[in-house]
Amino acid sequence: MSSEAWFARAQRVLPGGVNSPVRAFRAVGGTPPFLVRGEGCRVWDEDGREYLDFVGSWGPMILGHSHPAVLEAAAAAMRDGLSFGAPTAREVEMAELLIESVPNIDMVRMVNSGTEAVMSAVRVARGATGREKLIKCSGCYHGHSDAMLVGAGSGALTQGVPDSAGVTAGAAQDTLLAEYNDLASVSALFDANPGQVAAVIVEPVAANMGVVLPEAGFLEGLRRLCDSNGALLIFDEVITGFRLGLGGAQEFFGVRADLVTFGKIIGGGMPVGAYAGRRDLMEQVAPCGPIYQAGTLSGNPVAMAAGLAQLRILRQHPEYYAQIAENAALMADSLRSSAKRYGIPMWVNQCGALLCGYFTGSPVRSFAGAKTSDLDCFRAYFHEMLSRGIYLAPSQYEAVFVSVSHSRGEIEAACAAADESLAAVAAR
Ligand code: HOZ
Repeated sequence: MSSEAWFARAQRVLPGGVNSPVRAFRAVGGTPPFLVRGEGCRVWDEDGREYLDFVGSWGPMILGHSHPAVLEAAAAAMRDGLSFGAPTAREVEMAELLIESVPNIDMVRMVNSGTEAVMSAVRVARGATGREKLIKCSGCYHGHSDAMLVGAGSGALTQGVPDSAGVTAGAAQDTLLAEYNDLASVSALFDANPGQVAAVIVEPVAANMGVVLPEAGFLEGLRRLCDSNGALLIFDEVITGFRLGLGGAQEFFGVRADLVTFGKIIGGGMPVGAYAGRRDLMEQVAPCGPIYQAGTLSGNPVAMAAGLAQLRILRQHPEYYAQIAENAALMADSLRSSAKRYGIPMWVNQCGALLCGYFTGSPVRSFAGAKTSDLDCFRAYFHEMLSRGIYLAPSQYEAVFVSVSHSRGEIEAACAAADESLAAVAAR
């Protein structure tokens, strides 16, 4: 059956034909390819088409699809049983590996998704400080728990519903909105809510409004403001964790967080999340302390096995990080020169293996900047790329993910496709 036929069938039984909104292609129009298989940096759809994949399951496939060691580890774990809801050795090994790799964390709690990780870390921050309010930035995305769907990025932004229906005023009232890269906006919220802010949560590199890098001093300023106001700093490293480097954004930018959240990348593609932090904070989590959080599938043996295999390979090959950052920089430079060649206003941001080209002549250093992108141009560009076999996220407000499995040749092929696509966009 073709992708089109599957999509028609899917729309009768799944809202929008999907289980997560962005992939429904509403922002770009058309039919999403229904994928059947992935290997390395390539994926194949129901129609037999092959694509160079720059989504990588939205980040976790940093080694590429179907990495033999990851598959074998998951298969071996599976043969021993899928779930026990009881302690297993791999959970301990995973926690130890995270603690060895990431600065400033002493203890870890595994969960099943980034959404759960953030929801739980926020609860820890509130429980530990005895305060209720939380500062987040417009356009940052921290999963879909009620309190986080306030000025949210990613699919919520793409769909134009950054504040979701169904979130009660009560649930949203304690989420205060600041602007990314604008310390004055954060400081003003602290001043207006003295002694009430439990934490500031931030994506250290904002990667759900496209990709926006922290300006010099922004993350350090957040640290300072949190310290002077008795609040905790939470780094949401669902995207940056093990992608900017083994130590994530704390190591990359040299800024300490009190709590860190991780997502899919630590599961090697399996559904996983985790939150971690200092011992004095984490020991307040049940059963050690009064902050309750639980889950039968948390620390699932198959997910732990796949994640451990992926993270161990990354730890054995720290040079991979330079390779993927170089390849992403090459793509960013190539996009800039192609856009210039065809007279298309474009601003490209890149950080490590993440990049995003915005169809705008102005610098993109904020959420407001990200929103200046010409979405019609993005749509046209997206489909030109797809027709050339390049699979990008179907939204302007997502990142391009470069993986270890993209060879220089494949990066160059993607750059050539981008050049042709931009020429076609200019000729419209
Ligand atoms: N909202 C996520 C991207 N930032 C996941 C999208 C998806 O899986 O479709």
